[in-house]
Amino acid sequence: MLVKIRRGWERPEREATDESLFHGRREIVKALGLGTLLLPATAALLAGGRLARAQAGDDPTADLYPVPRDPRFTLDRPITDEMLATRYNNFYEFGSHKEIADRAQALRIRPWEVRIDGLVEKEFTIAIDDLLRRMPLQERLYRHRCVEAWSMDVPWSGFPFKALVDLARPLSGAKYVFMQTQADMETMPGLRQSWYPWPYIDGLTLAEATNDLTFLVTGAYGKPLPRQNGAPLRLATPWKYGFKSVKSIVRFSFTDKRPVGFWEIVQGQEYGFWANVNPEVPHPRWSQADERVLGGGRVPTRIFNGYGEFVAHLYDGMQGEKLFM
Ligand SMILES: Nc1nc2c(c(=O)[nH]1)N[C@H]1C(S)=C(S)[C@@H](COP(=O)(O)O)O[C@H]1N2
Ligand SMILES: [Mo]
Repeated sequence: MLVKIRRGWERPEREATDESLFHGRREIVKALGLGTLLLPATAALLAGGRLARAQAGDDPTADLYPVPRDPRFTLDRPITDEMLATRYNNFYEFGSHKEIADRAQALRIRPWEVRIDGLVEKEFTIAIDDLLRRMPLQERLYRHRCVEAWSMDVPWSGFPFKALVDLARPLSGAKYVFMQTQADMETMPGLRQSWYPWPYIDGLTLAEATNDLTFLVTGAYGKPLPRQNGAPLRLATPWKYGFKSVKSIVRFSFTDKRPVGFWEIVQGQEYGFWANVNPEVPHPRWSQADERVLGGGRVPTRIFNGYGEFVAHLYDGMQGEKLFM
């Protein structure tokens, strides 16, 4: 028997979210700006915010931030309020809903090692602090478009994926790289949902990984990355749906076989390998024509999420592939 499990982000986000909760939060953010009286919920949120900031303060790479902004990557809409981008998350290891930020504080981000293996000159493991201090850190303003049809605009800090590929020295036979998330039973309650194919992985072609736009994120809003956003290292491929951007990465594996991502295993008809944003290709169960910007209104979605000039050429001659789902 096929058991149908309802997952939050199988539904358009306006159905999946408790709108009153969401709008309530927007009111709170506004109230904060105006300095008006605090609701009990606000106090809780603030406590959470303090917690997240305190934890980020513990990060041994905190001295690296803020990093210089790369002016090539800007936005034509406002940066999402930090409170929204860091309190409204998808991180199924901590639960299959958006309110995981507090739980995610359990994630142990040190010691943290990153394994580079597969088709490389020499496999190795590197401590995250050694890696971050070797990489050319910069800030980029990127759009983020979730397949659930919500989006945000975030100042990420990090380094080009290409710099990691140069460090890894893949063999000529390597055609893909996949990334794997930490899987720790003790701190990640979502892992007890044993019907999911943990650990979370997803992959890119090497041509995608070395594209200018492909970014490994180590920070946000001028500080080390909060745990709920995928500390200490997560991917950003802003022309693809958000599920490709693997969080809390412990492994990069180079391979000659196309990797099968976490959501592709769960429901391959709906979440494919390419997952490039396209307003004209609906998800089998909802439209992708527009999106709700966190803290803003609905806006039309753009092909490749507006990044076609950087990435469209990657897909020349690939019309036979399901490039957009
Ligand atoms: N390990 C892991 N990575 C993940 C996810 C996840 O559940 N687990 N969710 C993905 C999805 S669907 C999105 S939209 C983004 C959300 O990132 P954010 O919480 O920083 O907005 O993370 C992606 N990376
Ligand atoms: Mo997503």
